[in-house]
Formats: sequence, C-alpha cells, structure tokens
Amino acid sequence: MGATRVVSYLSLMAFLGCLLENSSVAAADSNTVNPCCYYPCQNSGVCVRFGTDQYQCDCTRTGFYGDNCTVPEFGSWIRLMLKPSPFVTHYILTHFQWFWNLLNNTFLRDTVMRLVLTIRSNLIPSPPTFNTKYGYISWESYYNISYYTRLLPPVPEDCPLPMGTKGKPTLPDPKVLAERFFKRKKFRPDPQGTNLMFAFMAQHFTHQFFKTNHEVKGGFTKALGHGVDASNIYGDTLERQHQLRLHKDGKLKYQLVGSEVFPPTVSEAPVYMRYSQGLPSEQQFALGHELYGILPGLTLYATLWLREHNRVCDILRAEHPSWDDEQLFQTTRLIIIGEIIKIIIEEYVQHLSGYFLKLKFDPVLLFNERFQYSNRIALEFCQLYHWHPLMPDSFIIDDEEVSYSQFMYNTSLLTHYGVEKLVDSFSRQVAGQIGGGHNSHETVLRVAELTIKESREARIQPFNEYRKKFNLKPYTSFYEFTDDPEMAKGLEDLYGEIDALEFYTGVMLEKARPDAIFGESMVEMGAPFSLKGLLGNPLCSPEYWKPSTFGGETGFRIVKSATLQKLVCHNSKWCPYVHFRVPGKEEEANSRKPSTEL
Ligand code: SCL
Repeated sequence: MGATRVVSYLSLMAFLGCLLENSSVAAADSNTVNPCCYYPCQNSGVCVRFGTDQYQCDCTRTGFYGDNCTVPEFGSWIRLMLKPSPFVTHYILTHFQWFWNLLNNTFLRDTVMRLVLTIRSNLIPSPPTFNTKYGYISWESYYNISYYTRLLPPVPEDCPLPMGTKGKPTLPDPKVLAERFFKRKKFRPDPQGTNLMFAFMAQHFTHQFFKTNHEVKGGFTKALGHGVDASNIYGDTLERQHQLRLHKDGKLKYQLVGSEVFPPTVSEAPVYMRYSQGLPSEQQFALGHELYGILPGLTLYATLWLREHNRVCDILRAEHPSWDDEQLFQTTRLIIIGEIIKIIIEEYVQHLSGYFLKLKFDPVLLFNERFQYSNRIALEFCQLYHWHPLMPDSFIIDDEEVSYSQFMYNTSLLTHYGVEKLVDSFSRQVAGQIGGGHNSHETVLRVAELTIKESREARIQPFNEYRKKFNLKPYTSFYEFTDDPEMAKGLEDLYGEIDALEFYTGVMLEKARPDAIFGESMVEMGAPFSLKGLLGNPLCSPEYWKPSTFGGETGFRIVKSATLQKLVCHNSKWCPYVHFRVPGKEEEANSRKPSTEL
C-alpha cells in the first residue's frame, strides 16, 4: 500500500458548512469527510479508509504506484504509449472493409478475435468483488449469489453529497430527467438499421439473467444462473421446469393450434404468468419467463425456442434410443444454450458492434489463455442494458399498423399471423436509436425513470468514475459529453458538475458515435460484461466443450452451426426474411419471395 495520506479539507469545510445549512446532508457528525468519497484511487486502485480522515490506495497489480496509484510502472508506461485509444480501435474495426474481408479469411481472424475476447474480459473482475451491501471484498459478497455483483463499490453512505463530493446536494428529479432528455420527440431510426427482431431478441435474451427482485431493496436478482442458462425457456426454478416439461422424450409441453406447435396454456402447464386480470388460464401461454406473455415479440421467441428444443429432442432420440426422458432433456438444454451463445456472438453482437471483423464463437480460442469459466451478473450491466429507445411508435404487422394498446398482452396476434409473418414483419421494421436521448416512446418512458431511481437506491458511482474504470478519459464538460447544446446546458443546470453525472444518464445520453446505435461508453462498458458472460459459460470450458457433452458429433454440429435463420426456418412452414437488421435494397427485392429452403 502507498503511504498514508492526510487530506486537507479546508475549502471543503466551508463548502460543507453552507450545505449543512440547507440540511440535506447526512455527513458524519464530526467535521471530517470519508476521504474515499473523493474517489482518490486511480487505475483501479482500492480505497481503504484509515482513522477518520485518512485513506490508503491499494495499488497491488494495477501496474501503477504512488499514494493514488497514479504513477505507471515501466511496463504500464510502455503499454500506455503503445495502446491505441478506444476511438482508434473502434475506427479501425468499423472501417477498411476491404482489409477485413482479407483478414477474415486468414488465421489472423482467430488472433484478433482472441484479442477482443481477452482484452474485454480482463476488465471484469473474476471471481466477483463487491455488491450493493459490501463496498469491500467479503465472503458474503462472494457466496451469496442472490446479489448482483458490482464493478465499483457503492458511493459510501456517509459522503457529504449524493454522488460523493461533486455536484448538487440533491439529484435531479428522475421524472424531469425522463421528460426533458429521454422522451421521444420524433422517432429517430437506428442508423445501423437495427430491427425489431433484434429488439425482441435483446429483451428475450437478457431477461434470463436480468431479473431484479423488486420485493426487496439492496440489488438482488432472482436469476441465480448469472448468465446464459436458458432459464427464460425452462423456468428459473426446478418446479417451473417440471411443469413445463412433457416428461416424454425430453420434450417440452406444447399445444397445437391448427396444425402448428405453440407453447402450452397455463391450464395445461400450471405456472404463474403475468397477464391482464381475468384472462382465463386457457388463454394464457405457459412460458419459461413469467413476463413473456406481455409482448407478442417475446412469445414469438419463446415459441421458436420451444419448437427448436423439441426438434433437437427428436434428433437426439433417433441416435440414442436407450436414453431416458431426463437425459434427452438435459442434453437438449445444453445444445440450446450452445445455440443461443453462437447466435448471440456471431449475429447479435456482430450486428451491434458494426465491426467488419467477422466475430467467431470458438471456445478453443481461449484454451491457452488465463480465463475463469464463471460469471456473476453486475448491477451496472443490468442498468446499462435498459434499451427502451429501440421500441418504435407502433408495430407494422403484415402491412397493418398495430398500436401499443393492441400489441401488449395480445395473445391471439401470434397464433393469428403465425411465426413466419411475425418474423418477417419484425425483421423489416427499423428500431429506434438507443443513444443520444430524446428517443423513448411514452409507453416505456417510466422505465428510464425507474432505472434512475434504482441506481440511486443502489448508490451507483458517477459516470466519470466508470469511464476511468473502463480505461476511458473522464469527460471534462457536458459540452464534450453531448453535442446537443440544449441538453448540455440542461444537464449542467441540474447536475452542477460533469463529475456528478449519473451512470445510466451517462451511457444513454452520451453523443452516439457517427452513424452508430449508441455512444462510446455503452460499447466499452457493455462489451466486457457481455463477452465475459458468453465465454465464461461452463459450456465453453475445456471440460465441457466436446462432442459427448452434446450427445455426440450431431449435437455438437448443431451448436457450432446455429444461426438465427435456421432457428426460424427449421421451425416454420416457410422461410421469411429473418435478420437483426432491416433489408437493404437488394435484400428487399430477393426476400419478398417466400422460400422454403435455407
Ligand atoms: C455490446 C454488447 C452488449 C452491450 C453493449 C455493447 C457490444 C462486442 C464486440 N459488443 O455486446 O458492443 O460488441 O463485444
């Protein structure tokens, strides 16, 4: 540890005196401020308070030393000199298509992919560290997986100001923030061409590991798998899983509507589902996740994965006639989890990143690297993934406009149009740009407000502290943060200082990169959590990643060759236009003809 350092607070005392008159400060009764409220430790050094007015920064293995871990060791100095900025790296990865087209066909694709995975994952502490109750390493924080973990400890309770020592004594009203900066004026389509098929995948996929327990305060989750476990398909408890299972041939229960397979009703599979009051159980779909009846887009994905599960069961049973229901079910579940990871990396993240590097899902890439095969979902990841600006003004289904009130809780839309037409419609409709503000539809605006409220209860550190944690330069002004001067002025009035800007407000309102879906911070902070979660899955470990885990080469091949298009077209009567982006001009011309082939 560096030398103990006493901080001088003369100017702060005067400042505090004036605050205390306003009586909104819960500071220690002595006139000392917890020095860790200043976030003095840089470069991921850990702040430990000593006495009342002293602190030490633990700079161990940060590559830096000095009282505040600000002095680079020789190796770090070299690395800092050579390392390109996130701006440059992102620029290279999203330009020079001719270069990437060449590189993607060589062994260098593996090399660059390995770099992307290791550099990103190394930003995520593993084993996990803090949580909402414990701002220091503790056994409870490690052991109690009911908590979301935290990358940065909470703002200490005894700080003079809500964000530590910067900003105003009270934070802006979340409702005011939502109305003034989040609310949509005119729909702004995503410049990357993201569609509703992507938006519903985002929601369907992430809700398996983001399941905040709202019955209790303190940053708890109900999703104890902490990653890609397909609990949104199979239920988050064993009891729910057993209700959803057919207990024959490994399959899930289903119902036939006409001649087509759909999820069973709640009367057939009695599980709790949230539907409008009074909706009879014969009309409720029974799904892995209790909320997936709310939007037909989620029920659509639930239907696709159910059909895929039962399809894989048939394939496995043909090769393993001796296997019992349990083994067929368990092995199929692993194949489904593998398919999800494959599709998310090679299509979903591929699309989101805008990279010309062809992303590759190949766990073998990491077998010679230091990498922990475990994952703990972080509260910050959950916060930043509230991407409600994706939602459009209304839904265009089979060329008909459907309003939110007609769309939400609609249980007949899916069976009426069928999987094919819904996939086709969602794939053709552009989603909203996530970053830059002013793009949240009224129907979902309250979510922004609630997310900000949650972040305050959890005492999440300022946006700029997270910028530093992810090796980004902290912003020095609101005018650098956004190129919308009205927003910069408004935020400055409300927050007082850029160092007091909150995390969620920061990632959502930051200026988007040119022609991109969101800003630098969302990518640089989201991608590490995302990739660590995908590759940290036990399926990707050397012990699991082999044919026998998936019932042999056939199952292994299904995982290694999964695509979104196969997910849809192996489980539908005809093959619609299916992608995570809206069709271009050529695709438009070709894709209007329905096809039955892949
Ligand atoms: C990304 C993500 C999840 C959330 C936010 C951003 C992202 C790469 C290359 N990922 O996956 O941009 O890109 O990981």
